[in-house]
Amino acid sequence: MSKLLSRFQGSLVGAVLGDCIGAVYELGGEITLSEILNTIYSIEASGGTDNKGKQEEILYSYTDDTAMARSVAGSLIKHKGFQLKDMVKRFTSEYKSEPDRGYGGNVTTVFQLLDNPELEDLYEPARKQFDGQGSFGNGGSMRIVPAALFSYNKDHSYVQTLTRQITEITHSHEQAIQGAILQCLAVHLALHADNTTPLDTDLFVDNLKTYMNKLEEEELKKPKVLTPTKKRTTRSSEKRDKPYCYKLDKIKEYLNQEKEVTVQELIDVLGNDISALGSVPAAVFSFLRSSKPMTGELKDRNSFEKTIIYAISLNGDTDTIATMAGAIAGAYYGIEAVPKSWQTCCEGVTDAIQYANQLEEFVSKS
Ligand code: 8NA
Ligand code: MG
Ligand code: MG
Ligand code: MG
Repeated sequence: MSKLLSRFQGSLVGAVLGDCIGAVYELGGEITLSEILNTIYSIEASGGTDNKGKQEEILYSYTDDTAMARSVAGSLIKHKGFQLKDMVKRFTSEYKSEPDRGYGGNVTTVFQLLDNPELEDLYEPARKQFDGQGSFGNGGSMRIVPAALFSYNKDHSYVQTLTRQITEITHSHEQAIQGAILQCLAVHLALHADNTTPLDTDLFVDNLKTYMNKLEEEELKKPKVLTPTKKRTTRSSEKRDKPYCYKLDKIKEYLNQEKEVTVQELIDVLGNDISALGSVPAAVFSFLRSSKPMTGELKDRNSFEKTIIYAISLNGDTDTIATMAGAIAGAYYGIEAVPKSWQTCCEGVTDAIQYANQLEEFVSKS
């Protein structure tokens, strides 16, 4: 297998595993590392096969995160690029055929409005959400990984434009769009980073900050709209002018300080909730922190495994933080780092590998 294919497969499979395993704990209150490890041990003990060596039943199902990422992948592959009508159709058909995949509380209204052949402006339903503010949820970020693979040969401005086009179908709030861009850029950067030497985490954060700084500066220059965009939060880190840049600075600080940052501080500063601003930075941090040695129960795990387990241990929106962290980690470490037993226990892995193969074929030819 080529190195690129391994990283494409790692990224899409990593995303599926983070969603499936993370969904066991989503918004379920406080969970301990030992509890998560018990789930992992049971996955590894089954090895994904029964005692006759036959593949066992899927133990963990994917949720909205993967359901929507599959639509993104399928549409980009089919049309060799972004095709608004087709992507909308895939989102709405997917939702109609399986509405119980755990979608966010309000995005379903968008799907219902989009499912109207008379509708002319397909971005209108998203813009109308929350009295015209748009959703700041992480639903755009959680599904964006195929766009990063598709953009492999392109630069960051292409990544940003494509991400915006895909995200605005459901999420028009600038923080949701910027979160999806941050996630997509992180996967793109991870795919391109040299993985034969230890990851330069400072450089990784600096690169992301360069792009996010430009976005946040541009946003500050825009005239303030009549209905100010508000974000329901008590986190002081999010009341700043450039909250994504602030969080990236904090990520760098946590990675370099001698004392291990506590989960509580991460939740207080980076967040672990269903907003984009309150979850994408946590996913990026989970990947970066797991590239460095750890003590305790995760000490002997590889960095991909650490990323998923660590991301879930932040509590809150566990499936979404783990799917985003898993996508970045898989893009960096490749499919060889992803335990086989984890793959066989989770729904949607075979399809993820197929999408990765098709996307790799596309970028290798273009
Ligand atoms: P969304 O657009 O419905 O946003 C999710 C939620 O965020 C909404 O229901 C609101 O509560 C809140 N919200 C978003 N924007 C605003 C705003 N401008 N003003 C006030 N409140 C706002 O859906 P999404 O696709 O962004 O959601 C993604 C998340 O939902 C993922 O975690 C996914 O796994 C799923 N999920 C959510 C819950 C939950 O309890 N919300 C539970 C399971 C799954
Ligand atoms: Mg979900
Ligand atoms: Mg908006
Ligand atoms: Mg979630």
